[in-house]
Amino acid sequence: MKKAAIIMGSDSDLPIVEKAIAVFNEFEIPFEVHVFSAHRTPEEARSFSCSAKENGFGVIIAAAGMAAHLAGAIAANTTLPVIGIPCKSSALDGVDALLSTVQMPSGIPVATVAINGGANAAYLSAEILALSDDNLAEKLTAYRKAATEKVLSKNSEIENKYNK
Ligand code: RP5
Repeated sequence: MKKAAIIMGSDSDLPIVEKAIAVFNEFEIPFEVHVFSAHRTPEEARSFSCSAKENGFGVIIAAAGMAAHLAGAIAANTTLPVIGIPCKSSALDGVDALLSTVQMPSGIPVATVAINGGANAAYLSAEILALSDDNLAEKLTAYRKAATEKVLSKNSEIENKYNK
C-alpha cells in the first residue's frame, strides 16, 4: 500500500492531526508526519512535495491555521491528491484557514474538509488509497456497515423510549 503523509504548519496543529493519526492506526495505513510551514520553512515544504510521489506516498494531508497556504503550496508541487484541514487557531475561529485552503485556482485542487476535520481527512485518504488496495477497501466497507448498525441501534433505543 502507498503511504499517507500528514504535514502540519506548526506543532500547535498536532491535536487536530492526532485525529487523523488515530484513523490511520485503526486501518493500519502506513504514514509519516512532518511539520513544514508554507511561510516559515517553505523550502522544506517544497522539497517534500516535489519528491512525495517517488518516495511512495499516495496522498498528502496538510493541516494549517490562520493564513493557511500550506495545502495549496503542497498541491502546487505535486499531482498527488492533497487534502487540506483548516485549523481553528486564530481570532477568526478557523474561517480564515477554511477560505485560504478551499479557494484554490482551477487546475490545482485541494480537497478541503471541515474546520478541525482531522478524522475526515484520514477517512478520505483511506478511500483514495483503497482504490488500489482491496484489503483496505474491504476494511472501509466493514467500517461503514458497523457505523450504520450503530446508528440503527441508537434509533431503536430512542424510538422505544419515546414512541408509545
Ligand atoms: C499556521 O499558523 C499554523 O498551521 C498554525 O495553525 C498557526 C499558528 O502557528 P503557531 O504560531 O502556533 O506556530 O501557520
